[in-house]
Amino acid sequence: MKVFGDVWSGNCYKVKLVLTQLKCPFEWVPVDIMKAESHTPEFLAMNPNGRVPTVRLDDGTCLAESNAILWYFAEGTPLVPDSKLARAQALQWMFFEQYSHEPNIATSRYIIRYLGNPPEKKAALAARVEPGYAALGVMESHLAKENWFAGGKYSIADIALYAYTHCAGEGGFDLTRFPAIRAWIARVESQPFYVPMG
Ligand SMILES: N[C@@H](CCC(=O)N[C@@H](CS)C(=O)NCC(=O)O)C(=O)O
Repeated sequence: MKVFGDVWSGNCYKVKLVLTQLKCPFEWVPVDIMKAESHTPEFLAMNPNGRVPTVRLDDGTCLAESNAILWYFAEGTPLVPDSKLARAQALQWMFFEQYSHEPNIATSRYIIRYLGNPPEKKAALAARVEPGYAALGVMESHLAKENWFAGGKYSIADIALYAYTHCAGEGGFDLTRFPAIRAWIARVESQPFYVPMG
């Protein structure tokens, strides 16, 4: 099974983390998104959306979208909650991650880390500050009451949100004002078979 990804992409890191924690063997195929390697005809045949992560299973079937990939590999393991409600709550947070968190926090990090914070992106970066902090505020409120996002234990909802939260500082977001998030980050990093990004 092959994972096509960029090691500094949080979306790709989610897949590396879940597969490592599930002790599921995989081959990592590096894709340089800055050289448009996810837009070659060969890559587009696997994922017409031209994005990493993309996984090619042993039978040749391809799967894209980081959170769908998390679900595929984790279903039936302790990383997906047991109850119907907790599974839906895991999905609730994973959709939140893709709609309210990643588009602000990950893209700010992309502008700074990948594009080198060019002046023409100043307005785009500024527009992400308020909604990015709002997303962190939503997480902080939840984590002030709960240790984990769904089902009372570590799950793929935590992996999905951890990926771009732990490196939010690279997008210009100050986590010092979010003590519950920082404590949760430490809890995630103490999970068995945790591997860092990179
Ligand atoms: N919703 C997708 C987002 C994937 C995505 O935006 N990937 C970025 C890297 S983090 C990418 O492939 N960018 C290259 C491009 O858009 O050309 C997911 O969760 O997998």
